[in-house]
Amino acid sequence: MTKFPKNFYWGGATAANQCEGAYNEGGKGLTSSDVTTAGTHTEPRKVTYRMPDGTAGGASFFGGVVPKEAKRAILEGVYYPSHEAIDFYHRYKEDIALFAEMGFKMFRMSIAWSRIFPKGIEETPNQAGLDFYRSVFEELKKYNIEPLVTISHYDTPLYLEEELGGWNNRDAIAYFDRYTETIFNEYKGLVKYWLTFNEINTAVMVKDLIPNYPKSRVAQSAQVLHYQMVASARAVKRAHEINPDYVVGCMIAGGPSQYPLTCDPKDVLYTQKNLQDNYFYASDTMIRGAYPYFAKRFWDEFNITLDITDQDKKDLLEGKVDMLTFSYYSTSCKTTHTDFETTGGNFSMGAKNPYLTYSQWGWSLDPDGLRYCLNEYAGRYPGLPMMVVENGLGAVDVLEEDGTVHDPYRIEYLRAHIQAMSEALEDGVNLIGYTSWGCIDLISASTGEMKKRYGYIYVDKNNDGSGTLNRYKKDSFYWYKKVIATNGEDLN
Ligand code: BGP
Repeated sequence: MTKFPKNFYWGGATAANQCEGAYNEGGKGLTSSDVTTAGTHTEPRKVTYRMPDGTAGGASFFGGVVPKEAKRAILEGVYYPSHEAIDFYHRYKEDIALFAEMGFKMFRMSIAWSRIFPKGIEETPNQAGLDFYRSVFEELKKYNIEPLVTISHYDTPLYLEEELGGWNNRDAIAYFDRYTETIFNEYKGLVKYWLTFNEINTAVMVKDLIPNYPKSRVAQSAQVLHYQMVASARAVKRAHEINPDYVVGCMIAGGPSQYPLTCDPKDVLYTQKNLQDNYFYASDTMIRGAYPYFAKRFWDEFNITLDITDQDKKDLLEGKVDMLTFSYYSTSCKTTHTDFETTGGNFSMGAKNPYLTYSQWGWSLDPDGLRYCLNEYAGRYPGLPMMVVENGLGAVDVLEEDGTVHDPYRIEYLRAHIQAMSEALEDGVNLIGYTSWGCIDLISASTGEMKKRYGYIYVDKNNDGSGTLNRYKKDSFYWYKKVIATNGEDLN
């Protein structure tokens, strides 16, 4: 078996809105997660709102529309998972000590923009927010754990979205400029690795992920993505000006993780086009600094006329990222045929692959797909360093009377994916890190559940918000500790 590189970054990943809680402490402003209820994999989460006459409502998190005259709002008596989440805000020292015990070299986390600029538009940052992340970074430094910081992980301040249209408005770029300038200056010496937008390509990928997504909304999504990519490029430039040692990456949801369902050439072409529009459209632009050749056809097809200036083009070109990172959970199949079985619950995960097995949430288990993605990316972007910054198995765990949690299914999943990375390294890819998702149990992004657990650390909290919040080490905790200690050589 191939040796992982000597300084390989083993670790785990989280996001502020899924783990911090303390949604209204320390001067934090609201974000859209704070007005999003819990759901299940068949019952969508709801975004709650109030109409001008005071009546309340909820729109599906998956493509639902909040009426124009409504304001998104917290409703009394409704449970919002982000409000307490797993209370990382108050327990980060205990959690980081556990990460250190496992031997983490890297911890991926995000900064909640609304802790630094509560409405997103203030002239000066919120000191309590800056202090909180400083303490977290200092705690990580104590254990020599390198932070990998996502600047925007599904977490735009609600005020900015409600009052100014969020990323539908070009002005968001300037507000993001101020936010990134602040944190790049503030955390010099504490942070080296940054990711701009989590899973940035989902802005356009939703057209295929959400069943019956209206074609007419794709133009707006492409515009959002454009503003975000420009904001990201400007952040890359600024980061390098502030500290030439900063390494800034893009973060793409998945990758070439789709196969044609059949060998019908029509399925092959259909899959290729899907990969271009949903993945490479974003990664090519951020890595190569300009929209790829196939963008024009995508724009024509969806009647997209982008608001794009010469300055935007200059920024994209000058703000190319230093590395590619992506999330990888599963693969799906694409077909032009109509007689196929679907999968994915709330999500439309395409056609079911007869050669794979599926998780309880309808996600395929496909470690070979990870090796495939890494190779495809390596071929497309030769030499560019890569990290797999999300990967894992969402599963139901049982906390035993004696405080143990036996999760062989998780170990099996992770082992197979680490083996796949090792094969990819042998193939020659430049992979420098792996932060598995939800290293400590946290709120599921797609369903708002607690019971969809990814962690090495069990958090005693239930779907309805009850529980002690105590932390317990799962069997996978000890297993991952050994994996890291042997630099990936002992996977048993
Ligand atoms: C990614 C998100 C994460 C995370 C993960 C797992 O799309 O970047 O925030 O939650 O998916 O998804 P889920 O929580 O829905 O199981």
